[in-house]
Amino acid sequence: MGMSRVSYEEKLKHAKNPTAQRLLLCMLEKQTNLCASLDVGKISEVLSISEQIGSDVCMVKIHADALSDVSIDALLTLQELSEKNNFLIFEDRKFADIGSTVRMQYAEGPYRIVEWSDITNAHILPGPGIIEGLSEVGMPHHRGLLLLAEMSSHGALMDEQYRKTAYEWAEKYSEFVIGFIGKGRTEAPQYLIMCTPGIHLEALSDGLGQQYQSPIDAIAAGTDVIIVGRGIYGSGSAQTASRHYREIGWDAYTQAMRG
Ligand code: 5BU
Repeated sequence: MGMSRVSYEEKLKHAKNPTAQRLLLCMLEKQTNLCASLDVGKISEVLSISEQIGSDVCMVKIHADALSDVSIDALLTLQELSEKNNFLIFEDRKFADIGSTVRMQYAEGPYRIVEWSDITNAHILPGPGIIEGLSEVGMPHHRGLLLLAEMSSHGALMDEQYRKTAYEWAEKYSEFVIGFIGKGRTEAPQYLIMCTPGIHLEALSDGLGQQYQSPIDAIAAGTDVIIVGRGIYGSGSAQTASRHYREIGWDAYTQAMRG
């Protein structure tokens, strides 16, 4: 509030983490702050939609454990596609265990997330050991982590004190932590990246606790990256919708920088 907004260029200059640098550079080059959340049930669908919308997004977010036909091979194909189309991959894993367990879940298990996902995220509930465990795996691969400061869903337990703790730990571990999942509040460390899910142009909720805000409101409230799922793949044409959200998101950002 009252403080001037930090541009993507400024964030890029201050970013210590290579994935944060790649994301910000990609956003600036492609002029997009749109992340598509492709919760479409099959990795084959994720691949075909990613190909259609690749030029409009800076990031594709998935839940690998919610894709029925998932395989490491297909995830590596998504990685190739992301390199070809210049976007990043975000596995929305929401780690929530002790450091030694998340280290295994991140590196091994059926998904080997660290091998193909540029960005993943974690709850801070278990304490800072979760960040340390993930960073042991992620840092050698030059990956980046987002901390959940807030959730979009109704009744979420993250209060102001919880958010402040997320912000403090992010600064403490800022070699690895690139930013947050939140609603776009501006008291977060200014040089880190704020990503906001629960974005839709028409819907207000989904009947299961999701609470939507418009991309314009989220960006006006300080977010850097808008995350859109059903607003894109639930519409008639993912391509038309992603183009639309991309234009609205980028216009809102340039307007916020002017104002
Ligand atoms: P939607 O279709 O735009 O509602 O999808 C939102 C996506 O973002 C979905 O994958 C959720 O798991 C994810 N999400 C969220 O909606 N809210 C949150 O606070 C977090 C993640 Br963290």
